[in-house]
Amino acid sequence: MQRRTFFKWGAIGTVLGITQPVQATQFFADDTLLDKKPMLRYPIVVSTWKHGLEANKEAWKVLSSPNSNALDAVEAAARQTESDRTNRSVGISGMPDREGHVTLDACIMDHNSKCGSVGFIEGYEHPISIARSIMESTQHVMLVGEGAEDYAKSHGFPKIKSPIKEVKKEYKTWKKENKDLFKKPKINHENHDTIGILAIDTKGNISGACTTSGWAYKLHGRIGDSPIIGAGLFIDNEVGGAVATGLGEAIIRIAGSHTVVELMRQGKTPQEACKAAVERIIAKHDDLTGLQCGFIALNKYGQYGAYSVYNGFNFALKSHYNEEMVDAPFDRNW
Ligand code: SD4
Repeated sequence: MQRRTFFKWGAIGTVLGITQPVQATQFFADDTLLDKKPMLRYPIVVSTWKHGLEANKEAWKVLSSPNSNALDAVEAAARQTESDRTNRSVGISGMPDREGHVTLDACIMDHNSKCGSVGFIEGYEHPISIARSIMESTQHVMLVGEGAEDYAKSHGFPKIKSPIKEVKKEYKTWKKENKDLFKKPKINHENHDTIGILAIDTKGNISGACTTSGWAYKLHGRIGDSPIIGAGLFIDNEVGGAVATGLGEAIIRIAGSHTVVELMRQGKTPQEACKAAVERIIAKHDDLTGLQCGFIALNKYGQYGAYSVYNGFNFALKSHYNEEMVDAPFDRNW
């Protein structure tokens, strides 16, 4: 999008007040993913995968109030998915590692570039709230493992039994059937579905959150991209934000979400920026077998976009005018 267009919208937004509907076509003409209907630029929330639909509903309870706060919205959304026991890739009902432990990663970042993160934590329902607490109550950004669990316990987060029955049962079967995979666990599009959320509130501030049980059957102790600020999530209130899903190791290698945000800063639309980051991942890997990665991005003005290595990635969108799943464009078919 042209700089000029940003300014034009900014001026109209000021006159109308940001809670008034604005004709979108003139602003979105250069972004193929954007709806041509009149719509509000913000508040808006986008979340990875189908579970994003329910998560967005929670975010919207916060975002639709006149003085909404995007940080509260993304945390509420992440907590919804973390508590959904039918979800097999986020929270304590998520996928276990090779030893049968469900270890969780999460991070959160706000419009002041404050951020908090937790990795390799077990037996806590809401890693995202622990990450927020680390951000707000300590001088640190990231706590992991035993130290993170001690922190959570001492800050009143209740310890819960993990893994749950269903996970234990599934793990037993997996172990029996996949003896050979103990050397090299397989990653594919069925066994990893992180939720990443980006929201802009009524004041025009952006925040993001990301939470996951990570790569299914990973090595015990492995931390993916999801709790790493700049990889799984990055926010810069001057530009926008991005979140990642997919094979964390590949996303970390290019500092994925930070890359997307910096590409938007240089003038790319959210979709162009996601595409360029995906292309960078593709260029850096000789073997793309099973290497699915996807990004969603939201710029400061409420334009969104996404891109993935393989087909099948989608995201949930909610604004005053839309509540829907959007298929991400992709580089290749499975
Ligand atoms: C990880 N990026 O642990 C996460 C997994 C994921 O969709 O996003 N799955 O590597």
